[in-house]
Amino acid sequence: MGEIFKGIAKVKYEGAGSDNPLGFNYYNPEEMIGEQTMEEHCRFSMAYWHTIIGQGVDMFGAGTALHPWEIGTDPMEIARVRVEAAFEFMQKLNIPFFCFHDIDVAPEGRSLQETFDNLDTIVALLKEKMEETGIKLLWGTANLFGHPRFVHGAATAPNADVFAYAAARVKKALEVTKELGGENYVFWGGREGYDTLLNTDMGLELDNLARFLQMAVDYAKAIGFTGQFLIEPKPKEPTKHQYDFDVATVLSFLKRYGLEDHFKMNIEANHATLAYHSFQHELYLARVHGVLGSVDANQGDFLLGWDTDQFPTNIYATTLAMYEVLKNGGLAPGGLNFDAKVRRGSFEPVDLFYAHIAGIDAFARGLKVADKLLRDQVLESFIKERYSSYQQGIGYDIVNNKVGFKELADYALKQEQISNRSGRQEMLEHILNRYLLEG
Ligand code: XLS
Ligand code: NI
Ligand code: NI
Repeated sequence: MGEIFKGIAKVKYEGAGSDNPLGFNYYNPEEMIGEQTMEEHCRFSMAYWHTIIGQGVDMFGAGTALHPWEIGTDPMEIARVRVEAAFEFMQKLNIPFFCFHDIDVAPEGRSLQETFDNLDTIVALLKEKMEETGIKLLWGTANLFGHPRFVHGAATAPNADVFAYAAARVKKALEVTKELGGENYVFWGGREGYDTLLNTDMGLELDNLARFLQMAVDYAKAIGFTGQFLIEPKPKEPTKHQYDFDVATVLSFLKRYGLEDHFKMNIEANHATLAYHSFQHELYLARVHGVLGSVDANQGDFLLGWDTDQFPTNIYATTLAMYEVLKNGGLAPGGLNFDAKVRRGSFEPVDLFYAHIAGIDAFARGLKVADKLLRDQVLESFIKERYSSYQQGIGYDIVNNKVGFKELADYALKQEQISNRSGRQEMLEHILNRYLLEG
């Protein structure tokens, strides 16, 4: 097959002054930001399921997306052409990584064995394309939520046959991820949760989820897969209550089952806001616990209550996200994966380009602003000063564990008046705006 995205040339960095919507205004992959290039900081990735497969279906209507690569009726032939489309797309946008679920790339067969055989065929093709282009696999995963067999979940299903089947699929997905040199492997708990407690044994389901993850850890070790394991928290959807609710919930789950050394987190912006947290909150919490592994870059809509998976264009959010990434010392081996889809009304192939350019530029600009904020120590020095009472006197004794309630009560009884200082929220928001607007 020849060129698929006809008439679209390689997208280049054109600078802030360019008015070409098919050029980057801010993403200049070679530009140094601190010690690393923008490309190294951002590690952008394309999500196979949204960009190559997604049809623009919603609850009320059929797919609208025009996909010139979806031709014929043979599912394996379609899968092969999708590989062509994916790599042409990534090359034209200079996206260095991709992510996929097993069944995104190859169709399910009539039997589990046929599903595996299909996957092997397409994986060989992916491998060839990766070698040819230098594009790498950020992470692989298994789709354990789409097929009706997963109606009640996978590792948390009430049916042991489903647990076994899911294990087989993850086993294979791990092998395939290793084969392609994947740098991470993601567990998003598709339907691992419940809709009603009237029919649910939550204790057993949580134990089983932990058993399943432990088996994955063991199997990765057995086959020598050294990529990072990531759990992707989400509070709801498709189930009413997902077990991997948010970073805090996942942390306590991992600790309870002794799994904390094996998993980091893949933080998705829209999942954070569904849990009533900001994107930055989830990144920050993961960072201070040493488990900030990777990011699913997207955004939700505050007027809609679901995972709308929109392309991230809110520079305020991308700046504060990159601020956390920089403070984390980067994301590698994780990256910024566009788990995002164009709106149903944006159905032309070129819209996929506009969308990725918008997201890439929003993060590139965010990176530059975040780097400047950090270099100027704008927030850092304010925060340091705000907590300075812990650097001497009684505060020093508290943080160095030199005092208990008795000593503190003795101290407090001697104090005549406590004087607090303003938190200066509005002043800081104004300063942040100045950095955002001036760059
Ligand atoms: C769904 C999730 C999913 C994961 C991969 O809400 O974001 O796309 O990233 O299974
Ligand atoms: Ni995601
Ligand atoms: Ni999502």
